[in-house]
Parts: sequence; structure tokens; C-alpha cells
Amino acid sequence: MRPISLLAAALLLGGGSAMAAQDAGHPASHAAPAAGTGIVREKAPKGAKVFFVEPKDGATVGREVKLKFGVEGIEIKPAGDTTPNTGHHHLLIDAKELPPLDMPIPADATHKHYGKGQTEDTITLEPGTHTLQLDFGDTRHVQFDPPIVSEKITIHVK
Ligand SMILES: [Cu+2]
Repeated sequence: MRPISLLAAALLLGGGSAMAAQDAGHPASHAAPAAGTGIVREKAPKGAKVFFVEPKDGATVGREVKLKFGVEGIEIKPAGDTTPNTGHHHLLIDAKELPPLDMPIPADATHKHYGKGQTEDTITLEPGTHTLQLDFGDTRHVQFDPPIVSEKITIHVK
């Protein structure tokens, strides 16, 4: 049996503390403070990569879009798990640019969190052309230094 309730509690704690000033307890070794909020970003492990397994760049798809995310050189853990060199996926939908680097990635229609450590999803998009990009965040939903992002892919929704 999976410890669902424990996981949920950990996620709640992780989600709640992400917006709070909880940096005191975060290991600040080999990381440089960012300007502004004082949030210290984790160094991206060398060679860490995220990418779309599905859909392919340029694909034409229906409104229900099946997504599969891949990682290389970094491990996926739920938000709130402070193991170094781990984090979770974020999906940027039609985002013009990356979110601000010195704060947690926002959670809204264009920034989707996969804080349980999910590596797939199905989203519904309006017909037309859309861009998708993955942006890996640490336990606090903060981007790495430098950001670990996928290629920005373009898909056509029928
Ligand atoms: Cu997140």
C-alpha cells in the first residue's frame, strides 16, 4: 500500500512553505544569492536535462493533449523533499518567457506544477497553435541555476 496520506501531508507542507521565508534551513553551499528576494538557487547538476517524450515538436494533436516528460542527469522528487539535485516538472503553456528566477514558479493557467513528481498528464487546449516548455524546479518550486528547461515545442491543436 502506498502511504498516500503521508505523501499528501508532505506535499501540503512543501507547498505551504514554498511561499514562506524558509531559506534558513536550506543548504546554501555552492550556490549564489539571486538579486531581489534573497532566494538562493540550487546549482543545476552538470548535464541535467528535461525534455518532452510526447508530444513531438510540430505535432498536430486533438484538444486532449497527452504529455510525457523525461529527465536526464537529475532525479524527480515531490515538492517538499529536500534531497539535493532533485526537483519536479513545471509545464509552461504559451508562456512568452521564463518566470522570474528569484522566486517560486507561479501556479496559474500558464504555469502548471507537477509537485507530486508526476511525469505525465493530459491537458485540454483550445484549437490553434500552442507552445509548451518544461521548466524544472527544486523542492521550493524555484528554478535551478542555470534553469533546467526543455526545448520550447510548438504543437497544432485541431
Ligand atoms: Cu512546483
